[in-house]
Amino acid sequence: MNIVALAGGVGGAKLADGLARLNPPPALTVIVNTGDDFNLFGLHISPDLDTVCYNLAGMEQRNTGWGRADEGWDVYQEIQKLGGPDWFRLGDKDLATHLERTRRLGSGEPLSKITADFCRVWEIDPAVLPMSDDPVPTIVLTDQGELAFQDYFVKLSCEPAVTGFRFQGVENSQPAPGILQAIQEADLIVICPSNPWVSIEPILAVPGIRSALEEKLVLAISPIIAGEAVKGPAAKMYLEMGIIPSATAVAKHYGNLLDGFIIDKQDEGLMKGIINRETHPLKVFCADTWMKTREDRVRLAGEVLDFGQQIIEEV
Ligand code: FO1
Repeated sequence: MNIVALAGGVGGAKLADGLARLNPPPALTVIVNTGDDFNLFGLHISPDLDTVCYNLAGMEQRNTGWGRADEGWDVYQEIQKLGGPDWFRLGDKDLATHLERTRRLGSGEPLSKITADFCRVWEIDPAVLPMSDDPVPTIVLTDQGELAFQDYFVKLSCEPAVTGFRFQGVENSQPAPGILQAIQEADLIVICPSNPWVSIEPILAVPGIRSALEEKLVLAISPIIAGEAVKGPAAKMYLEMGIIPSATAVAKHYGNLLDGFIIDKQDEGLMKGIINRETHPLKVFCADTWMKTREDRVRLAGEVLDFGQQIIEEV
């Protein structure tokens, strides 16, 4: 099966890894949010791209989900001693990625080409594509004013109350090369259990991507389980935007884009309400969606593909 997955941070990276580890693996393209990208020490940092790549390469830091395993912190500690910015922790191995990416961007190469070359070195089989080669930084609108994404997320620990989001320059951005073709050729689109507001919306906002997806069979996995986000501020964002966080709210969020939706077993009681929503009918499947181990990733990925296959056969 030919799969395109849309992914943001840790949840997306885990499911993408599960899909890639299936036996046999599907032909997989992962489209990754770059709204979180920012500049620190003059370095171009692409947290979601790196999180997806490190997970696919099996070299992610297991307890955080981002950054590298067996990481060294010499540079970080020296920066701390010098009184430099230490709110965003960059490990020594991770720094090599940012240094080389920044050098190549500076000589005019696009992010998508650099990412493809890094993936070859890291022996990553799926195609990993940034949503765009154009910068589209996410700006978080909050009760403390407009904040750059990582200032909101890491520096301020997601504490400001959110009132909205802006994807700066998105109207003039283009999908990275290969994205529209991958979508066209896909049998199934999988929206990973990533934050709908700040991981998936930026991808959908790139002109041409949403309309290409509308032609395809799309299924999503809810990142909200029993009213809480597995990781990160998604549930808090829903509340602050006046919406009760739930799998139902996520299904509503994606609206008519969805043909299928996977919710956690804990939310089985929501199933009927989601199936019978007022917009077009939605097929719903219940699974254990909390990916604690590597085996969980592969098991859930298998269930996603089986459910996808079922939807394909029913259409
Ligand atoms: N998240 C944090 O909460 N604190 C950090 O110090 C931090 C450093 C970091 C370094 C590299 C990287 O690729 C990601 C990093 N993240 C850190 C995660 C990241 O900022 C967010 O999880 C994503 O942007 C949201 O998906």
